[in-house]
Amino acid sequence: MLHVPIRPPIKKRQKPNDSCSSCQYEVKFGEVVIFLVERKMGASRRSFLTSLARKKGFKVEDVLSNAVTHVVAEANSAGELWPWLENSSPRVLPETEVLDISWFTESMAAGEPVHVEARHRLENSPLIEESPQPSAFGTISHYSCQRRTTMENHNKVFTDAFEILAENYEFSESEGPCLAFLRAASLLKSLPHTVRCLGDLQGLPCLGDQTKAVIEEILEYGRCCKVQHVLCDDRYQTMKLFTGVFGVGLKTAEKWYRKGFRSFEDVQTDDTIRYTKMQKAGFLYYNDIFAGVSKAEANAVGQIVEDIVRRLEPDAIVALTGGFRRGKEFGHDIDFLITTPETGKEKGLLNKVINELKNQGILLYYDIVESTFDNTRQPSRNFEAMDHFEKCFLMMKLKKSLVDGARQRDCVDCKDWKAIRVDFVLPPVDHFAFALLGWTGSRLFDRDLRRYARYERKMLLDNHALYDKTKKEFLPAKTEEDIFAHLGLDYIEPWQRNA
Ligand code: DCT
Ligand code: MG
Repeated sequence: MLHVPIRPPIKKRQKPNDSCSSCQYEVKFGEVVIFLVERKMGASRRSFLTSLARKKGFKVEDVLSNAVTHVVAEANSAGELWPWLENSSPRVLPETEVLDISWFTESMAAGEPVHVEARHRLENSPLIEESPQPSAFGTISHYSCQRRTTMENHNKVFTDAFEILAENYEFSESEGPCLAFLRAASLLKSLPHTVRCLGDLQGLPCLGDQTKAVIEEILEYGRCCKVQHVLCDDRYQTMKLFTGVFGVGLKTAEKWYRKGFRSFEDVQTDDTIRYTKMQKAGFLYYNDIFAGVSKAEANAVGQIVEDIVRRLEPDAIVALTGGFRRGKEFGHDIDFLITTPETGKEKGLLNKVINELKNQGILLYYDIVESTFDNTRQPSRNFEAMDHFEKCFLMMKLKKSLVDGARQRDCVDCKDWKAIRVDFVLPPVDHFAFALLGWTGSRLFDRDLRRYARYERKMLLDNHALYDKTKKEFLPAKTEEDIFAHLGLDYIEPWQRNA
């Protein structure tokens, strides 16, 4: 599992009074730092409002940073603004006011920052605006953790298009639109039948003008021009090719693209390129890894892993997570959680498992990431943060003869084994339920669970723990059901989490 988080750089919190852009004017209200969202407001109006406010002694930042205390938007729906904000600067959100222009106008009229009231806040709007409305499909929540999304997708024609557009935005690091298309895809995946006309979209959350336009075009012409265009785009094709190599993230792919490389051959014939150990393995086993992993292969690997772990630690718990736990037939890797009923006994187990894989001659590549887990730390506010458990990203050899139903003609080449990507994660048992929930995914489901916890329950959830900000305490959980119960959510089975 290798993902490069897509998020713009977060500026460090600045010291009060060192604003670079507003220094021409005297700052009268240093405790209030405003950021005006250009989206929908437009550049010229934003610039006009900025200078108006600065003249009146308000501090207005040109760039969103942790120093900003008041984010002000005009004509933005909360549903559109929040995905963008969450990605722009996730760490500042809980204490940052996200306000409608009305607060700004009233403050300008008063000549000082007016007290923020609930009516000014855009934070509340997703609930008002997107509070479940009746649709042709019933009443559907805008949080995917309140929907049941199985592998049965009745709207593949639309969701495939959305996912290509989202991927293209990801390649250009445009998080807002990327997430908007992923959210729309996720919503359509949860519908019990196919969208047949635009009227079917009425009352559905998570669909904006852009996503609706794509649906309309597909309904009318059976395809979407924008998607065709992306698929033929040189940059998209190259980024897709390069990021498909294990160990090659967005930054490296972009760098190679800018150097003019368009194929693996181009990369490999340039002798100035230095590869990481991971990338070397990525190129070496590219065909096998690119081919992905079938459920039968995941089961065969699961058997090997379980045998090894149990021999080393008879009481150990080995759980298959990731896409296969959600019922996927095919994945890019196999994710396992390993723990022991007694806290502390999991320490050292990973090294022993790795040694055993080596001894059996089936370890092709591995990268152990030591635990940085601190029991006292609050859950992270960052949606994409990697957890702190000890883990290992590896590639192992799977003998084709061990796979049920494998036929020789299915083989990519003539060797009798296939390289398979595997992740091991070793949480202490007290955190197992949180790790299981997080590593089962899907990514969007996890993301919405965390958003739901934060905005609806004032709780912080991550792969380690659940923290209640009101009670100022951690809420323990032995099972995933416990976590859903703490959040006041109906339990969603793993196979219903394919958001
Ligand atoms: N995850 C996590 N923390 C990370 C990375 C991933 O909690 N740093 C979660 C999100 C989903 C889950 O773990 C598994 O991740 P992937 O293997 O990337 O996704 P998948 O759903 O298993 O899909 P794939 O078939 O591509 O492996
Ligand atoms: Mg996986």
